[in-house]
Amino acid sequence: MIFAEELLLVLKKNKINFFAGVPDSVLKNFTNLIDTKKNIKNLILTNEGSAVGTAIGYYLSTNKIPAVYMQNSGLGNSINPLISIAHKKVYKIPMLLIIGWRGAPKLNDEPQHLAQGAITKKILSLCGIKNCEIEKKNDLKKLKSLISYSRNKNQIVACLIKNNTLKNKKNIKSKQKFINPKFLTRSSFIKILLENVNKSHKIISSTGYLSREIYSQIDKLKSDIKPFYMVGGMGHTSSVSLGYSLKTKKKIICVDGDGSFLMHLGSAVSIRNYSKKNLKYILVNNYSHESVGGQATNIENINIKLFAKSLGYKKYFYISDKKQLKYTIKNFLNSKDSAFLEVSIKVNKSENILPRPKDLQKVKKEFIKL
Ligand SMILES: Cc1ncc(C[n+]2csc(CCOP(=O)(O)OP(=O)(O)O)c2C)c(N)n1
Repeated sequence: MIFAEELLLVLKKNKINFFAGVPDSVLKNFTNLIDTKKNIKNLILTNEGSAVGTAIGYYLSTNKIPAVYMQNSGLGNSINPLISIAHKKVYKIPMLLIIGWRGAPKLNDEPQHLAQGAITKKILSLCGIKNCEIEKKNDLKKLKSLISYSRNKNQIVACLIKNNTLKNKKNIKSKQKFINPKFLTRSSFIKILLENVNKSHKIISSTGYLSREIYSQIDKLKSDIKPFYMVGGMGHTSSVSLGYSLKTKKKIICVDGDGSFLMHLGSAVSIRNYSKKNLKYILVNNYSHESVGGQATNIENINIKLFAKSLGYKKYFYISDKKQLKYTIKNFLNSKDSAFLEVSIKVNKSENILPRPKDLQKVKKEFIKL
């Protein structure tokens, strides 16, 4: 165990004051801490590649080492700017990667993290990125020498942190602004949605609490709806929905979170461009990465209605309270045109003890079969 405050102290002593990244539950005690510090810059970005890009730009303007934080599942998103720009054979940009190591060998974890966890260190080695694991206070010395190496040789370095390693000395309150309306919960929306779908619909849902909520309710109801849960591949729910929708007469309902929607926002353009009327898109917006610690997604900077309209959706629907719920869902599902539904939900801690789909082969088989 290490206190996030001790980790931060080492980084500050080594002149690292700039952080950019995508939130992760393993690192939340650290990233929520830096978010409260006035003399530290923390940019919560939409994907890990953009975080590396921003860090490169920061270095070019300041000559200081930036830190990029991410879950190891986001390593793939970051590889392109790491290897094609920052790498020692290209521009030699020094940088520290702080990586939450899900699926680390010998630790119990969800199926979607196991393959990635087993190869994380190998990927770093293949990329020529020197790295260390930090598990206890003493390991911070290794981190210190890695940062010196990064500075002296202009190299990318990384530290890996396993689940449950980082603690806080005192409780940190997330700086999440809670701008979302306080009326509708995720579970009440999902309940009414599930009551209004039938075997002519196919649900594809995103990483985070949405898939877990749908899974939980379907399990309790013993419903014969068999969704495809995107337990990983964050940001690709809409692309999977597009691919599935092209060769079927069924109505595809893509249920996406705001963090997931923003991660590969360009897909929104492709989907509108290539989808037929059978693809219905739902953005369930809680303005946060709720399932990994409640960090802001910054989605309030977009006018979603204008965005959906400008993409070419013929119909935009909005729900933020229980009264309009059934009526709007029915209208949305029955809409003959392309349709975008935005559902504004509140963050609700008490709702969040949710099961996770475990048997993914069964999920796939049942989804395909029906
Ligand atoms: C590529 C990648 N980066 C980061 C993560 C870690 N992660 C899992 S869920 C999640 C938040 C998703 O946010 P949102 O779609 O708004 O859903 P919510 O957490 O609010 O349910 C993050 C960042 C991941 N799984 N994959």
